[in-house]
Amino acid sequence: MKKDFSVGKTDALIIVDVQNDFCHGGALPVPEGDQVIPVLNDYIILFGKANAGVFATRDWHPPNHVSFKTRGGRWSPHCVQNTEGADFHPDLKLPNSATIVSKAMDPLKDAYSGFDGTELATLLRMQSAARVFVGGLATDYCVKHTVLDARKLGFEVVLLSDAIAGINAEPSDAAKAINEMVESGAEQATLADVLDPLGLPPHGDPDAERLGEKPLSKFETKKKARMRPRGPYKKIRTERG
Ligand code: VGL
Ligand code: ZN
Repeated sequence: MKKDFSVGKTDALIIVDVQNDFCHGGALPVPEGDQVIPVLNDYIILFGKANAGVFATRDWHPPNHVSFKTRGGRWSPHCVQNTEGADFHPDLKLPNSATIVSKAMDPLKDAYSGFDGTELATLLRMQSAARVFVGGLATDYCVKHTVLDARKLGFEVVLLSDAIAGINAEPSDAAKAINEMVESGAEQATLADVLDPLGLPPHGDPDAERLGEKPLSKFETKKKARMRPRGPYKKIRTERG
């Protein structure tokens, strides 16, 4: 049986750590990290339409955090509170209604999960969220630990496979992380799976605009396309890609 990934009120979107320091040009760039942004923007629109909650976690370290090389940790200093590197990436279109969850603020404690030392679980329960859709950065660290904690806390989890990217310090780290998340009971879906119940076509064809540029206009576009005489229009469109 096909899984139902249609988004409703008891679902929530968790966007993990889409911050400048994890993107191109940042202090701890995740290879291809920026590529998750336009996809997440589409999920944001879908969740908005469904009146489902949108949460964005951010790595929010004090300058002397234990995970920094300067303190004997493994990472270059990154996502220091109130620096540009800790800002959400400017291309991420977070709605004003999104709930921001800051994490890993204890200087002495390594923390990767969005649930670790935060109110995230409480906030989700207050919104009656039973299922969380998780995407963002990085697959092998904060996404993984957030998903594993969500499962432990009793949430259903949908891992957004097309909206995650890994650090891959070891080449198979992200793949291993995905296996662990699936082992824990997380399901995997892509934008096409989530759009499908709405009758929206998947992206990937040359005519498909991102939802963000023309929010859910596909309904109208489809209708108009049916009414429009076949011929020159069609041709111009197909020649474009
Ligand atoms: C992360 C490494 C260090 C993450 C945070 O967001 O995945 N990775 N701090
Ligand atoms: Zn960190």
